[in-house]
Amino acid sequence: MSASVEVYVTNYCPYCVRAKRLLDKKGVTYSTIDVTDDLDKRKWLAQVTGQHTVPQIFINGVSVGGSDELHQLERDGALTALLAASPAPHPEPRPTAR
Ligand SMILES: N[C@@H](CCC(=O)N[C@@H](CS)C(=O)NCC(=O)O)C(=O)O
Repeated sequence: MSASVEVYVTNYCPYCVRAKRLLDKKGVTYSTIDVTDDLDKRKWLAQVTGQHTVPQIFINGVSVGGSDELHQLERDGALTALLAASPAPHPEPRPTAR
C-alpha cells in the first residue's frame, strides 16, 4: 500500500505545478485540493503548517511543506520511503459504556 498524499493548491501556481510534476514522476496517486476561493481553508492551512504559501503537501496527514521541501526530501533520498508508508490505521471503534 502507498501513502495518502494531499496537495493543497491554487489555480495559478507554478510551485504547485512543480510539486505535482515530481509526484507524477514518482507515480504517486494524490488528492488535489484547490483552495483558490476558500479563505477558511487557507487560514486553516496557515495555522496547521505555519506557512502562507501553496502548495502545501501532506503525506499520511503530516505536513511536509511546499514544493521546495518536497524536492529536498527527494534529494535527501527520503521521499520514496515516505510515499511507500501506509497511513496509520484508524483506531478500532470503542464499545460504548452502557
Ligand atoms: N518555497 C515555496 C514557495 C511557494 C510559493 O511561493 N507559492 C506561491 C504560489 S506559486 C504563493 O503561495 N504565493 C503567495 C500567495 O499566493 O499568497 C514552495 O516551494 O512551495
